[in-house]
Amino acid sequence: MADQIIHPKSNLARRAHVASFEQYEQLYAASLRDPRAFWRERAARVDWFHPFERTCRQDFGNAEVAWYLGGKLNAAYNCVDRWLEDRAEQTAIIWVADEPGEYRHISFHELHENVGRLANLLRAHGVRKGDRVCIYLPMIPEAAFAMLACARIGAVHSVVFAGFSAESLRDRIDDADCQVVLTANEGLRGGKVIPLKATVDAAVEGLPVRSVIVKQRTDTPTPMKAGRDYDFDEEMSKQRAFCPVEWMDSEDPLFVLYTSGSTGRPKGQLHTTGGYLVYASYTHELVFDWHRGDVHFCAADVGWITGHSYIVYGPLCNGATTVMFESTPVYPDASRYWQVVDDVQASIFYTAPTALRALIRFGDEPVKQYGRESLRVLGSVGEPINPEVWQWYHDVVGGGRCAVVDTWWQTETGGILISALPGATPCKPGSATFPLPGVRPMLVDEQGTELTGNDVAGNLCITGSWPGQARTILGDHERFRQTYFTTYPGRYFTGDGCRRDADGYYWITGRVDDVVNVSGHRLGTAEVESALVAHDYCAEAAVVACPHEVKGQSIYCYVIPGQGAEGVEPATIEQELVKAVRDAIGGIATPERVQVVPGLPKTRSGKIMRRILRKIAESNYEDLGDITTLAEPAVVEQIVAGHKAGKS
Ligand code: 7RM
Repeated sequence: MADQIIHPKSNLARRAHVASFEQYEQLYAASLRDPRAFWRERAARVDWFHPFERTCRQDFGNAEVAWYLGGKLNAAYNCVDRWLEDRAEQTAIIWVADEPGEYRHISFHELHENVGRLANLLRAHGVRKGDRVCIYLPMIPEAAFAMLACARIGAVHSVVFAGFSAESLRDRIDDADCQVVLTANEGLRGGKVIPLKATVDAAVEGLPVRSVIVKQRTDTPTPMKAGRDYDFDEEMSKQRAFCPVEWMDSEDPLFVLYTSGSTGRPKGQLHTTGGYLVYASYTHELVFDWHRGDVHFCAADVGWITGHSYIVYGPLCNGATTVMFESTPVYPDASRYWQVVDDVQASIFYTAPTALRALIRFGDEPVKQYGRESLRVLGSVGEPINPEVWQWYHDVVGGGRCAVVDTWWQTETGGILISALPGATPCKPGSATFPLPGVRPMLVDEQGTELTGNDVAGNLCITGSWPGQARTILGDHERFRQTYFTTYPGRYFTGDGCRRDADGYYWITGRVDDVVNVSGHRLGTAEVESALVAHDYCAEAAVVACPHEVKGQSIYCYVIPGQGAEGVEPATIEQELVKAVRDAIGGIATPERVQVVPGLPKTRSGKIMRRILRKIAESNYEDLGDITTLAEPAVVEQIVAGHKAGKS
């Protein structure tokens, strides 16, 4: 059966930046004919203190990329100061507090003052251009102030998602050598209290951290260490509201953001100033068809790249009103998103399929409690969206009037690379559709041969650079080169599998490496395995992804008990190890199940056959493939028995 096609709505097309598919095709063709000219023109959307001399320098062989060379600019100036002249009193940020009905509107004028004060505060605590600052804050306006304050003085922020454990936070502070940490006493989410300051205390123990600045989000007092810990509001009140901007080179670092890969520790993806800002603001305007006056509501957390590019930098660089949402989709009930949409009159709404899948279970009623008339564009990000979920988003949430854009991208890409455009692209539910202008995807087989034409499937690479691309892994350029540029020499390898159908539509099929995507969050199986083997209950571990109805994927662990587990009940071992992973990485990494096994299916050369473990985890026992090459084929039966027993 041919896929159903959802055509762009004429009311959207009338006002859209790209108003028809023909226009998209023309723009796309032009962008490939002369990419440098295309990206040179796009750069005019930001304010340059000093114009750039060269648009792009690229050498994928050495993983060297640079954009807008010689240009000078400041990201905070572009996101804040630039709008003071004609929209100082316009709301820049609408903060939606955890408690329903509590909102705070921050104008560009107020944003300027807060960013200035915080920039001066950071300077008073010794932060200089190029220094790294760790931001471990909940979804409160201070998180955005902090990012922009760093940008203002040329410091490099490293935002760590406030759900990460002390150990993960410590690794990130240490890796980036942060000497100042911004945090809150506690976070609030869905009525639950998250003890942030206590986590920071544990994380920085023994590290050379000079200052911990603590915002009081709740009234609960928190112990403060004299000479290291400072009260945010008290420190802010000592500072002047104006802080001069540092004019940065286009290729000076803007931020580092850690992301998991298939091997080893999380990698600090380094993004630079000029290219990132042009790309974030360009794609924000194009993909969400943002127009002046539109309220942009991205429900992500600033701890992820989506929050960086589509809550803070993209929207603010366009002078938009952006929403920061502190709560959850189900607090106090499953109508919360739509209540907020009506209250703030959002035109654009952007979330992950996992949130939609969780909401669908509550039926259509919670959606219909609110009118949602302000909505025009609905975005999806983080994982493949099931066609049924796409359709529900379109029909129920969007009332059939809104464009749905499934946006494919990565922390490493800085911004969206493949997506439909509202008003232009005929959609197939479940497909991210087509590459944005200036972006050249390529499918390759295992040998690296390009798969040309349509109706092909392979690994997704990008040929040629785009301005938002990460430049390196902090402190380890060789790892950057190895990870992304050596599998298919001369191309950027995304780690995703992809199909291009008979009509040329792109369908992202998921990771082809050992990365699990839990609720749109990336976790390396290797990271989970090292958290397991760090416990003396575990001698050896193999972790795989398992399909999950709401989360997309969940984490399934097979463990061989260690010496410390002698005489301990398997059920206790399993519970303890679940806790060990949560403590080591954070709540998002909580395994769906830990299964104690007598051995692992290995080849005679000792390689774990994950394919078999994946099939067992999803109860697909019949189709395990050839197991005769295993060192101990009998172990498979025992693992299957253990899996079945655990389900009952
Ligand atoms: C933005 C973000 C990146 C990985 C990526 C994919 C998966 C993201 C989609 C998607 C299918 C999408 N950054 N992914 N978007 N898969 N359709 N629209 O998520 O660095 O955290 O993750 O997420 O596997 O490689 S990320």
